[in-house]
Amino acid sequence: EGEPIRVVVTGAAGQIAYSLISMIANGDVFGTKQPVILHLLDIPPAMGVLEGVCMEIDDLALPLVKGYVKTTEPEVAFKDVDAAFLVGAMPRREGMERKDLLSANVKIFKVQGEALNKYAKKDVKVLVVGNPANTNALICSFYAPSIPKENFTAMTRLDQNRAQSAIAKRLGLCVSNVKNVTIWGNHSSTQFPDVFNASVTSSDSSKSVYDSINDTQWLEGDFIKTIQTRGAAVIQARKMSSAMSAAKAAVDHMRDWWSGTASGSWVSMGVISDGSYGVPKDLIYSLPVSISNKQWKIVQGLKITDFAKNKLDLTAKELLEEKEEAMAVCNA
Ligand code: NAX
Repeated sequence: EGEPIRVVVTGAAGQIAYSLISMIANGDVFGTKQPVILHLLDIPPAMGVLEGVCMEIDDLALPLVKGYVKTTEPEVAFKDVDAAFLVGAMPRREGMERKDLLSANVKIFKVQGEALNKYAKKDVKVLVVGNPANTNALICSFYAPSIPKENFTAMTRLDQNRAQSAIAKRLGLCVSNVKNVTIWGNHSSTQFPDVFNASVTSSDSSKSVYDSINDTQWLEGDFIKTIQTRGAAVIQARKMSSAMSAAKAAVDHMRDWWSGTASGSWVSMGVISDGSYGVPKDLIYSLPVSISNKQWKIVQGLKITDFAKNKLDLTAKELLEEKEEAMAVCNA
């Protein structure tokens, strides 16, 4: 057994964290040989609930957990952390405008960025789940200039998993037979779930998703719409937002970042854009990445049709607007 790593989860008393913490503690993210010390951050009104979560962490009786820290203070939460799951955010309340939500969250992620900058390890891997995830990640990175920009990512893995599962279901196959689905852009209804470069594989063959499904109208219509609005559909049915699947997606994202992707395959992450695929630079934009040695690299050379190009531009435009609004809040 090695030295324990320190892993912070914010919004630790919330519903995503409730599933996520047990998976981290179980070794699903950092491996079954890697001990962890959990840093759990939430706000004062949530401390009673968080106390209950800590009781359950004790009761999980998992050998990898070498301790936990329960706190309301960012400087304690982010001290010496190796990995950060930034789940906590201001939820959208009735009557709240998108702008109000953005400005409340910009303030939270500014504070957390500053704390990461001061207290975290310089090679900390940051995954932002709290919405608006892409822009929150950008703000966080902006206020943590001593940490490389590459270390700040936003979660679009849930969208990827949803798309992969929908394709598999349509074909009556297992999700593991569907490879290289890409989510482009913002984690919002402007995201572009793209299966143009995705394939369906079995033990002896590999075929494109387009050829296998052979229904362009569905692929470029209902399929895209369903993935873009899946979050709202879950809320409608469950009366609460996706939590179990969101936690699993956060696990998938961080595990692949930590351990790498298989050769020839890629995953989607919101990462700092560098101009690839004509995406404006310096946005946190979901792109196809391959990972080795804990470093992601944008997969180059994927085919972008005119249909796709339009969608890439549309979601970039939304992110540019969010960035502008966020910067205005920061500079106010
Ligand atoms: P909950 O409302 O259940 O939990 C959020 C927790 O964050 C609460 O305990 C709250 O007290 C805490 N919190 C609020 N402000 C905080 C602060 N400044 N510091 C630390 N903790 C703070 O929400 P939950 O369902 O867990 O969702 C969390 C976030 O994930 C939301 O912003 C949600 O929109 C976002 N999601 C993002 C997804 C993605 O794919 N990127 C998908 C799922 C989810 O909707």
